[in-house]
Amino acid sequence: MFVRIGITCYPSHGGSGVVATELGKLLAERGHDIHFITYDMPFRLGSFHQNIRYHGVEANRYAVFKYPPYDLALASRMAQVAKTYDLDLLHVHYAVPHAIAAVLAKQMVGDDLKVVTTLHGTDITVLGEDSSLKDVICFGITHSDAVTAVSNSLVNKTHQLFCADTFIDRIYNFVDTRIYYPRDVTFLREKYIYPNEKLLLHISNFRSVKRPMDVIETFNRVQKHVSSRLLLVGEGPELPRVMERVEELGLQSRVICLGKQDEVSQLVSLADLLLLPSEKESFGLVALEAMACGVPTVGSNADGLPEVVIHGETGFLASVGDVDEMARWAVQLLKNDDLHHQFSQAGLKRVKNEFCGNKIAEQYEAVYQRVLAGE
Ligand code: GMT
Repeated sequence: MFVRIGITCYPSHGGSGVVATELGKLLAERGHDIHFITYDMPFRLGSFHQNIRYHGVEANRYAVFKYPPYDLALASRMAQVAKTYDLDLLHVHYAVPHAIAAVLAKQMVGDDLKVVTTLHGTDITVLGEDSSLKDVICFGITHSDAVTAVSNSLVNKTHQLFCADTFIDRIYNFVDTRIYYPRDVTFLREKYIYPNEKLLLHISNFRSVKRPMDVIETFNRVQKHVSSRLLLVGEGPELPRVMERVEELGLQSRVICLGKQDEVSQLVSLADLLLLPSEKESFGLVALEAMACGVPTVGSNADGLPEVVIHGETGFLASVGDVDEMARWAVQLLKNDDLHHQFSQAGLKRVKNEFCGNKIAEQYEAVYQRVLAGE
């Protein structure tokens, strides 16, 4: 099967954009024709591939508009690209505004153009609670030809909050094991820690749903029992408060803050443990990336995270906010090399069996085939 696919996502840093871009690259490798339709070049797109094209979207900034009409510009661009390149379908990642724009583009082009919407989490769990968006999100979902969600938890939440009757395929996220694998990064590790120390890692957008303060509170407890340092990667609104707390606790020499990084695969391999204490996490892509590098996660049992990290096998999970429990689990793992090795190996096996790219691409292809057959 060969499909001409328009992909729309948020091209900046963020899990949904990463998944959409990596999927596009993988589908191109599998012979499909891929057209990214976004306001900026997706940051993970990388080098040239003959099956991938990029079409920018520019919102009109005419003075009469208080807000540039980006959603309409996107719909119009989607329709234009679909007509020019005879696209079979638009695969949009994140409901707002992408699903709605795609449905509008379909109305402009005709019913032969299919719309596949992938829900990633905050488009349902956060924006779905906003009364100004709830109905339009529901419209985007119910008017898509197929809807997928990245975990069972997100499928259930979407059914509860929006449309109990809409069929949703659960397709997990995946990781490219050619990029994320256990690397020998001894030379880098020596730059951050002494040989007898352990390294904990947190990567996020430092928004409140990630509970980055819990990262610091957990680490503070851990470092009293295990000689260790904490590496923080990413930027976001909570970061200044987080760094204030680091100072209050006198942990400045133990916490290394790297800010936003484009390429994190090496950094992930550096760590002994990932901390992910999120309040909401429909999947937790970073936990999967860590698992692929042989790094166990200690975090919360929020939403879909227990579908990725198996408690007691590939990591340890506690209730949201229970930093004492998270610290206890972290200390246990960091003090027991055999247990750490066992978790690391179990994680690598799990990645191979459940989250390998080609297996996930096949699941998306099955969805494409179904909608194109009009089922
Ligand atoms: O983690 C974020 O806040 C970013 C957000 C996004 O839309 O980019 O991530 C969501 O999608 C990721 C990819 O599917 C998931 O791994 C994250 O769990 C999900 N975030 C939340 O549910 C909070």
